[in-house]
Amino acid sequence: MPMNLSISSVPRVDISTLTPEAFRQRYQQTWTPVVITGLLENEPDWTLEYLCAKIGDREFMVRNYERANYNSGEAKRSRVGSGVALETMRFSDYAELLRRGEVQENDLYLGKAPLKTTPLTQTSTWKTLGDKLGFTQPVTDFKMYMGSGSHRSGLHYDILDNTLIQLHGVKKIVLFPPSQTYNLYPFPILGHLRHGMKLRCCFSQVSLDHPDFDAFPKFKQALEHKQEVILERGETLYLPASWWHDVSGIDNTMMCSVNRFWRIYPARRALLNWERWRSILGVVCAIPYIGGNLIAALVQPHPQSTIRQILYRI
Ligand SMILES: O=C(O)CCC(=O)C(=O)O
Repeated sequence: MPMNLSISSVPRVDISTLTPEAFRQRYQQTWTPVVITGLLENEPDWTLEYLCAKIGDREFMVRNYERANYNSGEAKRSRVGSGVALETMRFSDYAELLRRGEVQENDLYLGKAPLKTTPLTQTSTWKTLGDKLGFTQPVTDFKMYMGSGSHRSGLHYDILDNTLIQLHGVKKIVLFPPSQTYNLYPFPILGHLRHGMKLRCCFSQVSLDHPDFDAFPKFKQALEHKQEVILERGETLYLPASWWHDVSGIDNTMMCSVNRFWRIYPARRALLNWERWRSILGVVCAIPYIGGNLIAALVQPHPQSTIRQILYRI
């Protein structure tokens, strides 16, 4: 059967044409992704120099995805999400690795870097961002995701509403609606018993670059629902909970964005959402593994770094 590969793109809307009420009705209640422009007019370009001046001396967790793993063409367990090897690094040292090309070479990604106590998100732009869209209940603070454009996040979904804000370079986001969950072959919930939060059931086993249609035949059906967006600097993607997404760059240059998760509105959207429940079940299954690892860490002479890594993955 011929495959329909036409790809729809996510609509764009300028904040000047949108009230919080209109945003709720048109996008939040209907579970529809949208790119919002004009939200960050006064925000400077987050170049490497700008970031070094603001947070050069701060330490963050860096994920090592090991570029060599990419050659296998499979969504390997060892390189899914934050389950990869982690290292704590000063931002200025990470910037140096980026300048030297080592970030690209090894695919070192600065993911989920907390910006709460940094000067980067202390301005009124950031404080009022949620109000402009009618988001009143943040669940997380602003977290930064940056690295080389050759990085790819891996196809996954989150269980809260998300705003992903592009601040330097561009990101390409491939999306699939929640209706496609079982055509995307998520890792099993019970995998959390064995891997804790290192291997999450919200990740797909399919490699978007080299899909194995023999192993994952229903992925062809998912492709009929694929959407794509190139997120430019200053734009914000509203990504409703449970929408599958894969985030990558389009070249080798640096890309940087910030996300924030919000409580799902209205509450019935959260209650009637199977993807959310399967992730929650996954976390419950991970509890014995996490507990065992925490106890093992506490009997080590210097447990702080291991404990920090365990908490980072939760
Ligand atoms: O920007 C990225 O690399 C990943 C962001 C993401 O997956 C998210 O905001 O949910």
